[in-house]
Amino acid sequence: MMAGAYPEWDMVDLEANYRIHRLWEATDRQELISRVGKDIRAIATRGELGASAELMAQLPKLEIVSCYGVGTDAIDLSYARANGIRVTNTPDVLTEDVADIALGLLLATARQIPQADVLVRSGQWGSVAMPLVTRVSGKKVGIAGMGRIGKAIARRAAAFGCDISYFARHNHKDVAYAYEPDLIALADWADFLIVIVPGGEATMKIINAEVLKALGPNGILINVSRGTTVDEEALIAALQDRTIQAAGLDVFLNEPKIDARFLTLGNVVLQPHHGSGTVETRKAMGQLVRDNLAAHFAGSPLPTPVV
Ligand code: 8YV
Repeated sequence: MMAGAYPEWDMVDLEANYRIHRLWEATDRQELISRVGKDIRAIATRGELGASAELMAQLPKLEIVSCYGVGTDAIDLSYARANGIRVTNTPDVLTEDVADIALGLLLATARQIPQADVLVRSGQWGSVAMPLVTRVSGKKVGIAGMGRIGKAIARRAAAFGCDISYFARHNHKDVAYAYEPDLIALADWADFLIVIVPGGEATMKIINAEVLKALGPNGILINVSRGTTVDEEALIAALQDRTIQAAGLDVFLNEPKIDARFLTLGNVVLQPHHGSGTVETRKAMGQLVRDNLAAHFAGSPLPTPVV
């Protein structure tokens, strides 16, 4: 069973090897689950769609959930663990692209690249002055999350001559950047705060009103993690009253039906959850999903197991 759409190059291979049921296309999802659920042995899902316990409980022969994404926060891992269901994800192959979009969003937001593009296209260049914008190079970058992607973001920020400090559950001895266990202190110190912690209960709304206040009126927030890590009410208020300068966001609550107030704000740059959305990375992610499924059904070790 597939929870969401995959590119054509994956579908060709998947359809050649499996009997596919498309959950996202079903007009009556429950009808499809009731009709075919008893035969389903695998779910191919996507990071943002995951697999709930409620879905898995209706698939008595389910053996594996293969996730097209590194974040498995939307998959009920405890249910999977308790019921002997394997779970795989796609780490590493998307690290560099997500780090690229973090820096891209930072540059776009600080340098107001989308706004400048609109100005040029509207024919107003020469009559309307482009406002002076915020420098990125050499600034203080706070990174919340120092996993694989956090480290790749830090390497890029370092190449821009930025000072780097990070918040994480623990001190990462393998990096030379300063560890700051207090997120508010990090936001207070930073010019730019980039969020790349895993989603889930432990990081729910860690970017709250206090953190945004500490980031301050010149501060910029970049979120390439999950919508759940940010208190969106607090963020929208902070953007409206300029508690912070601006935000660059790739992820939101209720994607793709995001809070409409974001669309009215001139100081946000919005991305449609597309951090890993390059041809190169998506091909590698699809391959890994298929490799995990193939290994599972061949009885071989899974390339990238989570559970
Ligand atoms: C999405 C992601 O999975 O890797 C993750 O955790 O959020 C993304 O790569 C991607 O949009 C495919 O659904």
